[in-house]
Order: sequence, then structure tokens, then C-alpha cells
Amino acid sequence: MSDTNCIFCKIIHGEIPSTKVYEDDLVYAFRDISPAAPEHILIVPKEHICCANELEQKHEALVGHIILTAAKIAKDLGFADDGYRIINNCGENAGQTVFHLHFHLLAGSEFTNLV
Ligand code: DGP
Repeated sequence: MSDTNCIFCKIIHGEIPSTKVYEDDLVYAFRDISPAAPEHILIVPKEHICCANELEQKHEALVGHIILTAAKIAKDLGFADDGYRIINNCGENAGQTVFHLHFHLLAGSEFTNLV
């Protein structure tokens, strides 16, 4: 359920400080320490799952909940109508650096340099 060596597990458990924007039984959302956009939030499951490759059928509802949570945060923080991106990096070639599943919620600029 939790990995004692994982930086995001430590954030979820309050062992490393973070700027929380949302939390419920399943997910924790906080501001990225190195923002790539004016709004840059990470949404992570409380369960330690290393990456999308490790997802199983039993996680289907959890992943749906993460996406709905991203949309809720965008609305609550007031940038939903301007547009936003939800990104997941899986594996080193995709740029994943923290191996606890997470979705980036990015907003506040036009992202014309990305797909
Ligand atoms: P990725 O490259 O997809 O694995 O993204 C990992 C993100 O995690 C990266 O944008 C920086 C962020 N990050 C790493 N360590 C910390 C931390 O200690 N606190 C916070 N708030 N964000 C972190």
C-alpha cells in the first residue's frame, strides 16, 4: 500500500511538506515543486503504484477518480474554462522521474509546444 522509500508516499503521510490543494480517501493533490506552468498540480493515488504499467483492472475506478479530481480542482481553482492539460509520464523515456503514479494538471499558458 505504501513504500517507505517513495518521496510521494512521504508527502502523502506528511513526512515531507507539500502545498496541498485537495485530499480524499483515495487521492492526494499538491503543487509541483518545480512548476512547468503557472498552475502545476500533481494528483497521486494514496496507494503506491509505480506507474501506469502497474495498473490492473481493479484500479479502473481509481484512475477515473483521479481524472475527475483533476477536473474538480481545475473548476475549484477557477481555471477550468481557460483550459488545462492532464499528463501522465510512464517510464524513463517519457520523463518519469518519481516512480509513484501521478498525473500532472497544467494550466495558465497555451502549451503550443506540446502535443
Ligand atoms: P515526472 O517527471 O512525471 O516523474 O514528475 C515528477 C514531478 O514531481 C516533477 O515535476 C517534480 C515533482 N517533485 C519531485 N519531488 C517533489 C517534492 O518533493 N515535492 C513536490 N511538491 N514535487 C516534487
